[in-house]
Amino acid sequence: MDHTLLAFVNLFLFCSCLASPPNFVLLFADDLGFGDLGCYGHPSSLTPNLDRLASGGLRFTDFYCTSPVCSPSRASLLTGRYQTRSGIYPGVLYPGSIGGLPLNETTIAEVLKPMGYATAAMGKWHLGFGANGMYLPTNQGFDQYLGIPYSHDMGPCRNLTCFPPDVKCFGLCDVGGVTVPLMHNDVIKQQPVNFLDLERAYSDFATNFITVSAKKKQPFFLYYPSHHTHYPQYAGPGAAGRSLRGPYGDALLEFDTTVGNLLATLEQTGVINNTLVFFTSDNGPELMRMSRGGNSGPLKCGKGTTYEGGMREPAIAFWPGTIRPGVTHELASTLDILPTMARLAGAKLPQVQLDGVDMTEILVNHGQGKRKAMMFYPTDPSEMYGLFALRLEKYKAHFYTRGATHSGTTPDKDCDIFSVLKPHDPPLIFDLEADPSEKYPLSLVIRPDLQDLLDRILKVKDQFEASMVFGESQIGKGSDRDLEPCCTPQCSPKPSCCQC
Ligand code: CSN
Ligand code: MG
Repeated sequence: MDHTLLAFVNLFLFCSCLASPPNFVLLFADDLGFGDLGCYGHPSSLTPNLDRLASGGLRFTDFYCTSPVCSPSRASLLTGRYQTRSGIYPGVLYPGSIGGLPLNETTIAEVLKPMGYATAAMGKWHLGFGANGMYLPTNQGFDQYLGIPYSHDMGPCRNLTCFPPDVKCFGLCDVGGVTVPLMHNDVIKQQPVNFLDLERAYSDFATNFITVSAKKKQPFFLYYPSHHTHYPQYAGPGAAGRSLRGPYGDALLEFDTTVGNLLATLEQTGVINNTLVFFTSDNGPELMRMSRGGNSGPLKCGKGTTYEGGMREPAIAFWPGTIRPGVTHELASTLDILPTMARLAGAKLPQVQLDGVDMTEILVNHGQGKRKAMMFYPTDPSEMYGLFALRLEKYKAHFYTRGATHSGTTPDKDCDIFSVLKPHDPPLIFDLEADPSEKYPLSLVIRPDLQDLLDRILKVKDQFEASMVFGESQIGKGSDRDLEPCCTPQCSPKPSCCQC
């Protein structure tokens, strides 16, 4: 039998042999870069549990998110579609944002529900709150939610102490708005949230969700987008001051500890061999925070930019007995998680234009992926400019480059905000296998043979852009202070009276 046919038969046998649909645990870090984990080479990070996932699972070297900022990246993760389709642009959602992820978009949770899955989200949502909490996870396919509905710097920094214990966290947060709430489903449980107890609340919530589902023999999907590692970094008493890396390292250690608790619960409930745990991050490191931002390792720039440091992320797939340990250099993306989970669960794909492709073959056979290209939109995508960059196979072409405030403070001048929008025609082309740091653009003058490559890149770009229908901008709808979450909605004066 030829090799492709054999792989196909293997995959078919594998999927039809799954005793019961697998469980899914999806871990999503915030502003964590390619170089931040121990297993990706960081010398002083303490990430024993994530490293354990990597050594027992499949570690990706060429895995991409879809946006160098938060909300759009999350929209793509949960829908398998570029954020331009769902309208989660430009920038990110705020506490009083009128819009959110449109309710007619189909999330991974909604894909899995018809297959009988129990679904829960805990952590940072950041896909909208809206009037009466209409955009919260419980309206997007999640049975339960515990967490903060947006970034934790989007409110005055209260209850946020760092190490040593009573020192206020470094830096400023947004003042003038409501303090940061903790939501349970669509009800405010605490405002302001107590960050230092949060990890225990998450671990308890997850343990309960997994234990109850396992007992009922119900397949489950747990989505844990963590706030940790986003500015301002915090850590509870178990992790504060315990890493070698300062506040960023402490925050990462606390997240890693929760990952350890989750793994222990999966083991104790006997479901670990029937659970796919997938880890990745929303965008690159916020370099403007200097040593308190993350680290993009060998990659250029970070958050806010379409250089590799903004968009290429660590990613790990762990499933004992099903995914053999190893490293893959296949091209893959957060977009591919929805189609992969749908395939593994035997669920139907939503009847919309998807940008994700099934990566089961990469996971279970260490085989070839179906993804040949990856598109890079800036934080403010527009039909006028279109793609800023495109990766085809090992090559990346930049049509526009621009620095970002989020990536300021590095010695590389291309990264900061003073590097204004620059068009490139012909595009800047890098061979990312020979030059992952995007230092040495290939020259068409020296290498006329690259004209063929350029033609192919332009063809893929044109085809993709012809298929792209921009959804109505949700973030462009603006904000209304009255929509900010308040646990005592009728109180005055706002926002200071919103306290429970
Ligand atoms: S993000 O971080 O939400 O993780 O992308 O906390 O782009 O203007 C980004 N922004 C506040 C943030 C503002 C954030 C922005
Ligand atoms: Mg983020």
